[in-house]
Amino acid sequence: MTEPAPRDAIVKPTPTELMEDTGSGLDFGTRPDRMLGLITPIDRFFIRSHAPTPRIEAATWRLRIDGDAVSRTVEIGYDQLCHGFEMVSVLRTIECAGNRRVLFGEERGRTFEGTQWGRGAISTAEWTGVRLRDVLDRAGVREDAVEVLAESLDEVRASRPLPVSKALAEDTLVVVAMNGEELPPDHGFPARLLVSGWLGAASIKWLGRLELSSSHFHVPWNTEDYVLIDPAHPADGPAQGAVITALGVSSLIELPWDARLPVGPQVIRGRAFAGEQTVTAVTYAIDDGPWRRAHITSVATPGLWVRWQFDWDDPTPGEHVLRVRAFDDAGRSQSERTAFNELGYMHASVVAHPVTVAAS
Ligand SMILES: Nc1nc2c(c(=O)[nH]1)N[C@H]1C(S)=C(S)[C@@H](COP(=O)(O)O)O[C@H]1N2
Ligand SMILES: [Mo]
Repeated sequence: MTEPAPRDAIVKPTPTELMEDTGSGLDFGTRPDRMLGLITPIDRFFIRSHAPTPRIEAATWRLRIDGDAVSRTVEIGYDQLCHGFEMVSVLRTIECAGNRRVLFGEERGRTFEGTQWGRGAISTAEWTGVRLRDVLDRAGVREDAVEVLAESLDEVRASRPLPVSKALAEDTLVVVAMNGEELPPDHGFPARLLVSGWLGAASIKWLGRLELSSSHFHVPWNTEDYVLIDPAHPADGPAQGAVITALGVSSLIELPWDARLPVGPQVIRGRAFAGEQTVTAVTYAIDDGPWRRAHITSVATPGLWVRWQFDWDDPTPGEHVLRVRAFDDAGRSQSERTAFNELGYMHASVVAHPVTVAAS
């Protein structure tokens, strides 16, 4: 963003009690210490928008499906989308590939350009909508289809392609409702994509068009942005680096950074996420103490964060650090350091969370 975002760029209130302001005027994280249930309430669900929220009328909105790999071009209206298809609901976490960019910068002793995210560019909702494959079926997916480009109706016409295999997955949805409510304007009304386990940028908001193609798409979001650019690795065709798809393993503690805790036994809670994989274990260490297992307190499934907790029985007054390391069923875990990339994406390191214990 070169110009400041207009005052009414975002529709919902973004109070500092609930959300972290990244300073762009468009991007607000969920405060980790204000995450309550498994689902993130809409009033604090993070927002990442490259342009102001467009005000779209459902009555005139159309979703167009076309391209050289469809049998026929079709347009679907809002009522048809909501009433002409089977509706499904799934719990899924959306995380921005740039989440924890500030922490990544601290780890590297530099500042990465881009949205200055702390830990809040991750949230979970119950998403209700229509399977993308059912929508694409109306146009007829030809055998030679390779990719689907999802295109937005916002000012920047944001778009990103999905390989057909991911587009046809059971849990790739055209979403019309979030946590049981009509999709809010900032989160993509009338309809958005939900691409489970992938970087948030795949889940295009304010969907207007789906283009099915027999060849690959090259757009800004898979050539310049949302790619891992590292001088040690050459560009991959038109892309300046490796295109980001599924996300890595991460965790957060549901405390402010830095945290202040009273003396006496504490229950420390948090979340862990592994993209398309399933979180299998969460471990923690207090100061230089041994690594122990935290209890996972929610059902672990692909594409959804888990909740975990541990008892800190005897926090002594003074300064401490808490560390958390999550593991998944693909054998991945958080590392000490994250491989460098120019744009500061995919931070996956174990972080030292500062906590001060003091008599209140
Ligand atoms: N049209 C459009 N879709 C978009 C974006 C955008 O700026 N415009 N941002 C993407 C990015 S980078 C993320 S992380 C998610 C954030 O979704 P949310 O704002 O509902 O949390 O939306 C994605 N979809
Ligand atoms: Mo993002």
